Amino acid sequence: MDTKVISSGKHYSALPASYVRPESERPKLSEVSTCENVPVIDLSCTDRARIVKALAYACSVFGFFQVVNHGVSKEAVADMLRVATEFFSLPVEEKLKLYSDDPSKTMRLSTSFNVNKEKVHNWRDYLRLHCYPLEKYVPEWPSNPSSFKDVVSNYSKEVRALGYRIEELISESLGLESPRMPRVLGDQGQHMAVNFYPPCPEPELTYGLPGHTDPNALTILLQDLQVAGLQVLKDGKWLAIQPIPDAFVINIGDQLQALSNGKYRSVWHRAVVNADKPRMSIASFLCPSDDALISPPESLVEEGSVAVYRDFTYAEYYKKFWSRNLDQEHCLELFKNSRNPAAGSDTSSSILKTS
Ligand SMILES: O=C(O)CCC(=O)C(=O)O
Repeated sequence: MDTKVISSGKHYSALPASYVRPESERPKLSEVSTCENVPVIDLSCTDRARIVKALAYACSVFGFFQVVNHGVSKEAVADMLRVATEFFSLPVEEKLKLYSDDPSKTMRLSTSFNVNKEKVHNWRDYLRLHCYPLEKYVPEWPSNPSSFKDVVSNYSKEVRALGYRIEELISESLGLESPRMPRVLGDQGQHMAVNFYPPCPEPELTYGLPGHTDPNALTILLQDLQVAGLQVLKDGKWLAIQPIPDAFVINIGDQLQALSNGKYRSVWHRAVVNADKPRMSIASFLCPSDDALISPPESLVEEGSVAVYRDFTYAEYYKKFWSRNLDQEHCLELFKNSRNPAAGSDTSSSILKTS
């Protein structure tokens, strides 16, 4: 890479070689169709049992869904998108003051995914922030644009409340009492990735982010309404998720897959890029506390059997996740309980290489 970030204002007429995927790993964009039946859950519905039923279906069959009437204010969302756009429009020298490729840093501007570990880079820059507790992390956030800290603090609080509410509903959908999931997950951390994908000269040859699952519990994704790019793997096929107004995409993460004993699916997803327009997405991740013990409740483990995954702490899992490349096999595969006869392997990673 000749510059550290790709949002440098430099025009690329061809994709630099370090971003070019081998033929078998390319996105094959012309073969991707739009997902026509994305579950959309209206959280203002007064029939709670109906929401819970819709969630159970969405989490077990899709591993993701969209929520509308979710309680995060339109102003908070609009302000967040505005400061994110302003941040990535800053002069590159200003942005580079925040650059780091050390994944252990709690605030950094970076590029691709894990530049020091990966073989092929991804057409993405991102600002990564820790957002909880706010009083600990806000002081290290960017102060340019000047409204950044206020706007992102407010957005983070509203999104956190939404995430906890969804986790309670997810508990109920698994037949557990509603505080069960948030209680097991402890005092959850909250991280944010503000993703910026500049126009890409050869989008067929690379990714914004290759297929991956999220290592955390729950992801709340704000998609750019103007430019699509999110795709999910469903029944072995990549499907494009069209943004809908005033909605968030919610992804089940690896920890909820483990805690539900594999009943709910941490969905494989990826971001593709396009030649014409920049794209922005803002992912908020709810992460179990480091010492949270990830172990499914007995009621979800078949009598006479053992859990699909062995018990582990989130700290152990997170360390393993960042020690690898993004587009390898599902990290949960490494935590399988060999004594569970149902512990077949996840074949999706082979689809990632060949589809
Ligand atoms: O940009 C997107 O739509 C997906 C972002 C994503 O998957 C991530 O930040 O982990």
